[in-house]
Amino acid sequence: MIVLLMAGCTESTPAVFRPQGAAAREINTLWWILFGMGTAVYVLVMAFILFALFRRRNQATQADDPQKNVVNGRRIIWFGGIIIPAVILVVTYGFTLDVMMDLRLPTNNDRLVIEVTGYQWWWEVVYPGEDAITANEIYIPAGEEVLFELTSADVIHSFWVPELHGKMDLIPGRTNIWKLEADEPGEYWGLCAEFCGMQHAKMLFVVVAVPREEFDTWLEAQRQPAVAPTSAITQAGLDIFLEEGCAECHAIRGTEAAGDLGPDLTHLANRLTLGAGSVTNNRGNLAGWIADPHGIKPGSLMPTSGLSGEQLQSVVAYLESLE
Ligand code: HEC
Ligand SMILES: [Cu+2]
Repeated sequence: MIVLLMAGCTESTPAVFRPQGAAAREINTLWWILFGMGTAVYVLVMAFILFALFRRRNQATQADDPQKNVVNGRRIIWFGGIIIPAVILVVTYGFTLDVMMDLRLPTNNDRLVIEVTGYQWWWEVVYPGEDAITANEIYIPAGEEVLFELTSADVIHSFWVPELHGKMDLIPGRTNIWKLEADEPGEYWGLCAEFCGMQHAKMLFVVVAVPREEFDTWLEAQRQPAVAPTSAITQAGLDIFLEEGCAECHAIRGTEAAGDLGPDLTHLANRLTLGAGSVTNNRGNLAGWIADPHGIKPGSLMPTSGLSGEQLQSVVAYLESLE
């Protein structure tokens, strides 16, 4: 959130009215059609009301022919109350159905599949069969339709990348399929769109669309285990990580750390943010997060660590080396 606020109203703020993918474009167009029709009906009804108000004042004699008034009244009810609304509803239904058909999930399964699991309050991202696991950051090849298998580890969350598509729920014990496609390479912010507890608002993620070749390189790098410590301080950092309980919750592939309650940290140094979009990933924020996650994200399910200043420095040095 803070990252988003800093970004202000620049390109990185997600915007429903700035579609960057086929699905979002369809939804956007449908939205404008419905908005236009709604506005037209509203203006028309208001015009009739005004007309009725003034007519009544000027033409006090119109009750002269009660028979004619009854016929006129019936006609207004038939047209204004039944026929015209029915036509409008059928037309909007037609547009909606058309968009729904276009948004159908593809049936052939030769597409890239990414598993996303919602946690309070972050996203686990797994590339199946690839040993590649990350968090709060989803790389996809630009210009390709990518399928998602969405589920939740705790409560119901909702997966939403406003510039690419509508929302889809993540439900415990169930897998929902979704698709995303980005026209162009870029960063597209996503968020949880279903209230899921205290830090619901700090449950962001970013979809990073890159050209296919770059994506393959990225995936290959993610598949690698963590780099081994190369200096005394990073070695000390790894030892502390394993001894001080961090490894109970976090995995770093290639080390003994294999916890699964928190994000996989194997390639933490490459991530854009910490705490699911709470703060930018840099040295100061990393140290701040480990010393006191609740200072940055109150209620976060990571406990405050009791590391000494020196221990903290080693752990930060080690995690920063995890490219
Ligand atoms: C009880 C489990 C638990 C323990 C113990 C724990 N963490 Fe965490 N950690 C989490 C959870 C859960 C998150 C995700 C918090 C969020 O974003 O809401 C997290 C997030 C993080 C992140 C940010 C990752 C990201 O991509 O946003 C870092 C870095 C981190 N922990 C390091 C550590 C270190 C170092 C220790 C040991 C001093 C530690 N953690 C101990 C559960 C734990
Ligand atoms: Cu959520």
